[in-house]
This record gives sequence, structure tokens and C-alpha cells, in this order.
Amino acid sequence: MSVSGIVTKAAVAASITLALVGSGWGNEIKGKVSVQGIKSAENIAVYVDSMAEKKFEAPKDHVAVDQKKMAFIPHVVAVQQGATVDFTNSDPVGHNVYWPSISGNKKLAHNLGTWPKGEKKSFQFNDPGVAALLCNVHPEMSGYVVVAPTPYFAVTDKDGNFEIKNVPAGHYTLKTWSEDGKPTTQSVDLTTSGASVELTVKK
Ligand SMILES: [Cu+2]
Repeated sequence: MSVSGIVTKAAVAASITLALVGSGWGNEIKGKVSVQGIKSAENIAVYVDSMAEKKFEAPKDHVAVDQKKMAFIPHVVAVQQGATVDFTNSDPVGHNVYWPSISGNKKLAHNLGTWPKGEKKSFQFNDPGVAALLCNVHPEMSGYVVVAPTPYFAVTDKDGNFEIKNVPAGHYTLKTWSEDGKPTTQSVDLTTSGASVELTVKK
């Protein structure tokens, strides 16, 4: 191969790399949620609201929710609309999983039944909103599946920090859901260098 051929190949490779960077993939919406009148900024779901012009395929990977030591683990899980959640019972007692509605819509209530240790049941969440998980054997058990309309979501850590990765550059509406606080909405402009967001969730 001639020297000019190598140079051309290198130039093509470089321009492909630039094109990928330019398309905005790999950006991050980072931020921190502060709370007012709520005891913890942990376990708050933050997600990019639905985009009218965009449809997303259901994710192939399943999401796991465990029932262990009489608790739903994680307590709050965010998933993409269309995701399948595998509910596993890891306790030596029978647990049930049901939710009385999804975001108040009782038509979307569902009872998966009761099953013993080591077994799991799966459910595909096709409707966006929040399913409040309950176990009819143990009334003290509760958990939440937050079904986001986009693949762009996170749940805050104990200090309220979150990171939503691999978001294309654009203008978005960011929403929060919290067990104890009111939902919040904030617009965010995501550039190719990412975005940093401060949110406040109030009682
Ligand atoms: Cu239970």
C-alpha cells in the first residue's frame, strides 16, 4: 500500500471518530437532588421524559428485584418502559408480589401470586408510571418500580447524586419521582460536554 493510501485510511478513521463524538452519544446528565421536608435524598428516580419524536425498543436485559430479609431490594428501581423485571424470592418464607395500580391507574393493577424461596416470576412493564410493590403476606414490605418512558434514568445515591449516561445532546425535560416528595420537572440543555443539574424535591 502507498503512503497516501495509509494517510487516507487514517483520515477516514479519524473522521468516523469525530462523527461519533459529534452525534452526541456518550454524554452524561449529572446532578444532585436536594430535599426539603424529606429525611433522605436517596432513592429518588430521575429520568428524561418522553420524547414525542422518538420511540425506543424494549430493552432485552431483564432487571432484578429481590425479596430478601423481608424487603424488596432495591427499594426503588427505575426501568425503561417495556423492560421485564424478574422478581426473586430469596427468603425461606413465601412472598407475594402485587401492585394496586400504576401511578393511580387501577386498571394496571396486577398480582403475580405467591412463590417460595429460590423461584422467580417475571413481568414486562409496558406502561410508564410507578408501580408500588406490595406483598400480601407481609404488609410491612414495600418497594417501587419506576417505569421511565425513555432509556435515560437513574436513582439517587445516599447523598442525592445521580448520573444518566449515554444521552444524545439535546433539549430535554427531566422529571423526578420520590416516595415521600412531590414530583419535579426541570428542563435541561445537554451539550456534547454533558450537563450538570441541581434539583430540589419538596415534601
Ligand atoms: Cu412477603
